[in-house]
Amino acid sequence: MDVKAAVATKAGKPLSIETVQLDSPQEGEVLVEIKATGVCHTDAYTLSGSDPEGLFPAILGHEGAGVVVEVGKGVTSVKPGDHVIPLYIPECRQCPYCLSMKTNLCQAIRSTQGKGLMPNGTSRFSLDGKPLYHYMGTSTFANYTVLPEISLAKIRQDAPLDRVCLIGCGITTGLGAVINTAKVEPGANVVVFGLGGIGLSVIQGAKLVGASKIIGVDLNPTKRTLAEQYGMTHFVNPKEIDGDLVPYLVELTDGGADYSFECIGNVNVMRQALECCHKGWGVSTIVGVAGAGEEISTRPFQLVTGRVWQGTAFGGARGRTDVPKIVDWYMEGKIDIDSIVTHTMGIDKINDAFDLMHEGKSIRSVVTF
Ligand code: NAD
Ligand code: DAO
Ligand code: ZN
Repeated sequence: MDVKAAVATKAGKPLSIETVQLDSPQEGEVLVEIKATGVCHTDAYTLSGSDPEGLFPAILGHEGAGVVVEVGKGVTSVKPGDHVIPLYIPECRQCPYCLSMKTNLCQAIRSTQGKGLMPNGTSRFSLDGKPLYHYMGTSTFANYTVLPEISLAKIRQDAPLDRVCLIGCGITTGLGAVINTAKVEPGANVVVFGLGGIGLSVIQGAKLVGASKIIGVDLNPTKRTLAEQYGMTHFVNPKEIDGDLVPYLVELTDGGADYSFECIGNVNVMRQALECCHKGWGVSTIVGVAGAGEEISTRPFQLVTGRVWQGTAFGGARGRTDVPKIVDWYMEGKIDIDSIVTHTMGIDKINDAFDLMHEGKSIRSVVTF
């Protein structure tokens, strides 16, 4: 079938709006009509050429929501008409990683997904007879896409797809980093570095679990208002303080943060996030994705004296199990997504979403089809 898609033809070039061809779903696969997709910093990272796994030409996008149109042979967990959120980390419930219950990093289709292909090693997308790569197993920058069944979370029918699409990445990553990965407890002091869609969702998670001080750090002062709306109690702009950031934060938290979160992807900030943690128990969680080949460093004594450094992918969430619950939280008014959506546009204007992000003017842009 013909599909309208934003194609990443080359690293560093704007996306090109094209009519591309999409083949029918094969065994274990599902055809989904994408109704809305968020544009995340990670899409920009891959488009920039910094992502070592980045392949071109490809159809990017991993923060979508849509409706099942057709299922391939053997598919049992979804049917035409079901509303779904694509998952860039699948949940097969059978591989050793899933069965371990220690991680959400299902490996069932890892090798083909990393190569931009469906599990049988081929692509469903093509342009002028030449294959296009899938992206993160999702490729939501197209009005129709094909995904493996294990990469779909079935959600309730009454949830607005142009809002809950953000649960496919940013919202779940931030909430999950707090709830699943760091397991922040009521009364804790939390420091969040970077107040984009991810950092704001960490703040929202920290408020939800009853954290006491929630300190947001960002170089862009326009991020302050929304962060306060989500529960930030103190804002720190590193450009506006006297002296070094780490001792400033240690003092503000009466000895150090119980929990810190790096939501930028900057290795120098990752070090600051660790070192502002409380001696003996502070835990720092890396959420941001750093550039290819970059390394983190600190003095090992920081760890010897009880600070813990860890990371999280998709907030530790098991997508098929956890995503429908987060959709329920939104529908019950427990979490806010609407305020994070600062811009909406049609697919023809998707490059504006990248410009707004780079200019620091948006939190999340949602593209509707
Ligand atoms: P974003 O660009 O919207 O937000 C980043 C924020 O950091 C901006 O507000 C910016 O002003 C601020 N910032 C930049 N440099 C700073 C500095 N030196 N000090 C303080 N603030 C600074 O990005 P986002 O969509 O919120 O994503 C954040 C990061 O999370 C990205 O690296 C993204 O790739 C990553 N990410 C990780 C996961 C995961 O599962 N681990 C999932 C999604 C996104
Ligand atoms: O299983 O080896 C693996 C990789 C799983 C993908 C993890 C990606 C998490 C960070 C990227 C953020 C994407 C939005
Ligand atoms: Zn698995």
